[in-house]
Amino acid sequence: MGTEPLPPGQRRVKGWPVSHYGPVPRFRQDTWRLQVFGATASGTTYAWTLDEIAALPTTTITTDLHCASGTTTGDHEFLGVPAATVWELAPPGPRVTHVMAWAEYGYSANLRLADFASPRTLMATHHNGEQLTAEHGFPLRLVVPHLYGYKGPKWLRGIEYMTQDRHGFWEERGYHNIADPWAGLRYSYQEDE
Ligand SMILES: Nc1nc2c(c(=O)[nH]1)N[C@H]1C(S)=C(S)[C@@H](COP(=O)(O)O)O[C@H]1N2
Ligand SMILES: [Mo]
Repeated sequence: MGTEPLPPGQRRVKGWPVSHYGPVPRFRQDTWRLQVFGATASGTTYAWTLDEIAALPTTTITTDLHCASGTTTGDHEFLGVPAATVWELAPPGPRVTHVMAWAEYGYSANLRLADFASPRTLMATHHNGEQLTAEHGFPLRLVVPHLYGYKGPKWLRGIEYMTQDRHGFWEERGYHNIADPWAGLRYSYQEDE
């Protein structure tokens, strides 16, 4: 169940229990698109079908997942498209500093550019050699291995380029804007420390 060192205040749990807010969305291939919008360099919105995403070069990462509630799960091998590919295919305008990653039902997580474009940040399609299950984010899930789990939307549908920071779903509800588990940046009240 993983042997990596744990960030402060985390405990390991067995397997991969499902944890998220709200219902699991149903995938509809005919209407599903990944949209890139906001402050793109061209001013236009990009939209890709799942087949178009699946045709992009992939990479694999192995990581633990740290939920801000204190549980860590291990032995995750994710395969997917590096998030930085979005950057190349849909170039951001010069003033972009952050992105909002949007999921089905309006779940969102804001990320600094460096966190989104980090070489290990993935838009995952597969886990341990199998397609992602519905509960874990099928068909596409953002994995930001160096941040708490809430920064990685399951059922990813959009990347919004932003010219200033804005809070996402949990960041509006008392969770830390940066979410670095190794620094213990869990709650928003710590932002004033
Ligand atoms: N769309 C969506 N994505 C989400 C969440 C959510 O509520 N909705 N919860 C996040 C949180 S807090 C965690 S810890 C991880 C949990 O992912 P897992 O159930 O695959 O371990 O999903 C993240 N992605
Ligand atoms: Mo979480």
